Amino acid sequence: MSVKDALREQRIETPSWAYGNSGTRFKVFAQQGVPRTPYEKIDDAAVVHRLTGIAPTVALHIPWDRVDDYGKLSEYARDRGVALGAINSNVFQDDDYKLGSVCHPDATVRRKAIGHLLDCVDIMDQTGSRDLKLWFADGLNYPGQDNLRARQDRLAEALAETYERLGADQRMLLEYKLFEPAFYATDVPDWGTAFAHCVQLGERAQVVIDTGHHAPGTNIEFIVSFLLRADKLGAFDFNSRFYADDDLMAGAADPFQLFRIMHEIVLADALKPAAGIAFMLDQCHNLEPKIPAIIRSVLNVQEATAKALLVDQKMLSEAQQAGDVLGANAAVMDAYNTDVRPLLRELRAEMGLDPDPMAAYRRSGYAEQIVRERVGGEAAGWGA
Ligand code: PSV
Ligand code: MN
Repeated sequence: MSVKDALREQRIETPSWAYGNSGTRFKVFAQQGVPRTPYEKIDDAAVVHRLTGIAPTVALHIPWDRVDDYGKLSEYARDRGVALGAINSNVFQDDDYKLGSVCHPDATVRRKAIGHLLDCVDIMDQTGSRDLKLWFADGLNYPGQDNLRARQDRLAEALAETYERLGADQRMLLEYKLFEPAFYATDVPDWGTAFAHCVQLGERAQVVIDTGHHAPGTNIEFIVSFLLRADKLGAFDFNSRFYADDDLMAGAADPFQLFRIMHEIVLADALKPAAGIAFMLDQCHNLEPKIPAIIRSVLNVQEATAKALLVDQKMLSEAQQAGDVLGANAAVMDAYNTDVRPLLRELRAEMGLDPDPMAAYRRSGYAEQIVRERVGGEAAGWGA
């Protein structure tokens, strides 16, 4: 398949919450024109797809995107040329969850949390979503605060009950995170823990790699290749970071890392939608305007992918076989150092898109339109 054909097939999912207000624990700087409802978030996601051509789905976060009628929301999305994607559960914002959700020492709280996960599967049935994405803020701040092993048992029980409820075409995606909000121990801190639980659960449980959820210096592409080999890579949450879980635009902090990740994906022929990997963004735009930041992020992932597709696989494997260290490294670096922007402009023109989606957005007047129209009501936020 040609590089352009592979790029034409690429799919990137945008997160509903990135369209709403967000901030740090110090301050949320509200922006004008921010969506007030899940419907308006979908309007914005549709703009991103219309301009990039490769972002046809939007992930929801429950309860941030709770509506009375999910069928109606799906239809609304469809009418705007997009579809609803993964359902993200949220068992981290109720007072009850202070000491955890599915790992909480109190069975009543665990029951409530599992109830929410099952509700999320009900929602998936209505939206037609394939993926239930689970991230738990569960963990401990101090040694001795709770029993680490008992918490793993509780986690396994909750996951098993939720897994049982999934339909035949639905998947459970388990996300790990090194720390935050817990500072001493997190109950799903790393890919190994997520992987072990997924293996125990079965085929339809897979791991989510959020690129911001590792210790600095972690070789994320190794994790990618390991999970791909084991058929346990379900999805990505792309974003970039300089320090911790910064949730900055994908490709902004370390475009080389993004390229190395996409190189592993291309090597495993896992880019095509049929491979079943969900390429999602999970980021927050605290300072920059949100819609163009999301467009930029989609384009950054596309650029990294184009470079990965340009790696001369034959030259690479021959150099590897011959023990030619510098030759093998050059095969990878030559692709990374290629300016793929002309190729992508050409591709977009062929796809009937504006070759420069950022400029097209600026010219569209949409930014001014939403500021004018979205007055009154309450701007959507991430609820923090
Ligand atoms: C947690 O930090 C996370 O990465 C999870 O994916 C959440 O669902 C998302 O951020 C939004 O808070
Ligand atoms: Mn995430």
